[in-house]
Amino acid sequence: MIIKKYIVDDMKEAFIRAKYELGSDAVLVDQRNIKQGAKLNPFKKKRIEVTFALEEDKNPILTENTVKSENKVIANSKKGIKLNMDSETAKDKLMHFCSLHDKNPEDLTFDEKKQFLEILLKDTNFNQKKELSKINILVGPTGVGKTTTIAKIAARESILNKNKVGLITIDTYRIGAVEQLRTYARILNIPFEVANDISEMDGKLKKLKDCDLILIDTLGMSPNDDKKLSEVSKFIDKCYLDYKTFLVISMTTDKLAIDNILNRYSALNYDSIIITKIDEVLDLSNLWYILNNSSKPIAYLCNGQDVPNDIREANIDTIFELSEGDLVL
Ligand SMILES: Nc1nc2c(ncn2[C@@H]2O[C@H](COP(=O)(O)OP(=O)(O)O)[C@@H](O)[C@H]2O)c(=O)[nH]1
Ligand SMILES: [Mg+2]
Repeated sequence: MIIKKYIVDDMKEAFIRAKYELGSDAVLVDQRNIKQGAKLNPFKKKRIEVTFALEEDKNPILTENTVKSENKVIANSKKGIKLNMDSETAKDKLMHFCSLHDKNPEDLTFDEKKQFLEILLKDTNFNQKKELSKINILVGPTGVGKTTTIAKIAARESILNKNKVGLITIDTYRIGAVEQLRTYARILNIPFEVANDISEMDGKLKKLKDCDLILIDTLGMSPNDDKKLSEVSKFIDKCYLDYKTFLVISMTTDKLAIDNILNRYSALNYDSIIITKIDEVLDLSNLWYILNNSSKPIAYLCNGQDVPNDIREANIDTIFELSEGDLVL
């Protein structure tokens, strides 16, 4: 699937550009208003960010082979990602490790770096078990990548793991949100339901009862919005059977905001964390920060907009893969 974004003045321009570049099969996935440089110039005209998707091969749209082969081509641009350990304990451990190997940190080999990372993460919640449940609910602030990540997980589970996957969205607030997920469901050829309010939730879950896996997309909200937080909580309470809640956090979030998110979303009693937008940062400091400030495991690491390829299970190999082994200590 090709995903392409355009920043335009109006939808007409978006459709013309998408049709020209992607052809008439391109489908609208998402549209949102953005204010570029609004801080510097409050009178600056609002623009729209519009996302189109194009199925590359219609039948089957995504195959096991396309997913596997594309998985090999990863984040070439991520060379030299910095480990960036802010904590003194981590630095002490590094010095100890280096003295055992009689080397400076920059002289450690690929395997030694990996060994050190294993030591560093050994006693953290990073290594806890983190499997999907029958029902999986993604929550988190606006724009962190909840819907995109649901599409990535749905594709992995249905294409690679041959699971019967169903999607539900309760995000009926934002214009285009329902269509965004519906498009992915259509491309993956999996069932999709919209729960407009809490009373519809039971019925929607029953409709998907034969699925091995149900993924639920929720409305994005500010962590300070008590009303929406409690609304999402009521939807979650409607999930019978075994369910898991995943808090999605973008790596681009600053530390103060991460504190607030971890703190406020604890009201939803989330089970695991998904980190997105790793491709947009230069070091892993926010990953350590999240690990050090939350008792929950990290389930997935997402490193780009490409559905379904830019998602990895969170483990040490993934960190090495994302940095192409060129982890700067
Ligand atoms: N660079 C990058 N962009 C991402 C990633 N995940 C999602 N996005 C983009 O972030 C934007 C918001 O994503 P969306 O899934 O709609 O976020 P939601 O509001 O939380 O559902 C879209 O432009 C996505 O393509 C990622 O891992 N890396
Ligand atoms: Mg969304």
